[in-house]
Amino acid sequence: PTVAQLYRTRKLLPAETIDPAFPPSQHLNDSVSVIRNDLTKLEVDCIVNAANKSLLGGGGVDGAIHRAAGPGLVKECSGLDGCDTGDAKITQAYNLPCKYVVHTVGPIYHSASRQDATRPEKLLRSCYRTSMELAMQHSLKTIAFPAISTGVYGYPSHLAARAVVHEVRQFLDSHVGQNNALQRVTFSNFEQKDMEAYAKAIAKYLPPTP
Ligand code: AR6
Repeated sequence: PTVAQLYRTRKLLPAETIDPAFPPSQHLNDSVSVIRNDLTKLEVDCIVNAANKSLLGGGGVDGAIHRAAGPGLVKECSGLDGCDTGDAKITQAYNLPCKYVVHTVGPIYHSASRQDATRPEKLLRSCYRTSMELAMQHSLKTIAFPAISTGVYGYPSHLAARAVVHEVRQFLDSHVGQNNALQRVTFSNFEQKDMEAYAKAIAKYLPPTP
C-alpha cells in the first residue's frame, strides 16, 4: 500500500504531531510505502542489504538475502574490499527477484550512543542517502529498505524510523521533477515495533494529503 492508502485505513494521529516544516505532499504520498514483508521477495529495482563491513554475509536480513541470492552474491561481494559504516556498494541480484542489491553498513548502537546519539544518527542517515544516490546513479527507479541497524546492531526502532523518514523525505524533496528521480521508496519491515515506529515517523514527516 502507499502511504495514502495506509492512512485511509488508519486513524490519523493528532495534527500537532505533524512537523510544520514538512507539509503534506501527494507526490510524496505516492512515492513512499511501508509494508510488512520479506525483502527477498520484492520485485523492485533494488533491495538494500543491512550488511557488515566485510560484505561477506551474516545473520538477519543479510543472511536471508545471501541465502535467496545464491553463491554468486558472496563471490561478487568478496571482490569489493568491504564497505565502511554509512557507505554503500552495489551488486547484481543473482537468484533474487529484484535487479540489484545495494549493500550498506549501519552503525552499531553502543551504550555510549545513549549519551550522544548524533554520530550513529549521521551514519544511519548516510546509509539511506548513499543507497538512494547509488540507485539513482544506476538509473534505478524503485528501492526497498529493511529497518537497518534495528536488529543485531541495536538501534532503537523509534529513533531509527524518525531519522530515516526525515532523511528520505528531504532526499525525495530535493530531487522532485528530475528525470532520474526515484519513483518509489519502500520500507519493508519485519517486526511490529518497526511498523509502529514508521507509522509515527510518517505522520510527522510525510503526513497524508487531507
Ligand atoms: N526482510 C525484511 N526485514 C528483515 C528480514 C527480511 N527477510 N530479516 C530480518 N529483517 P539485522 P542490523 C529485519 O539484524 O541490525 C547481520 O549479521 C529484522 O527484523 O538483519 O543492521 C549483518 O551481517 C530487523 O528489524 O541488521 C550484520 O553483522 C532488521 O531487518 C548485522 O546483522 C535489521 O536487522 C547488521 O545488523
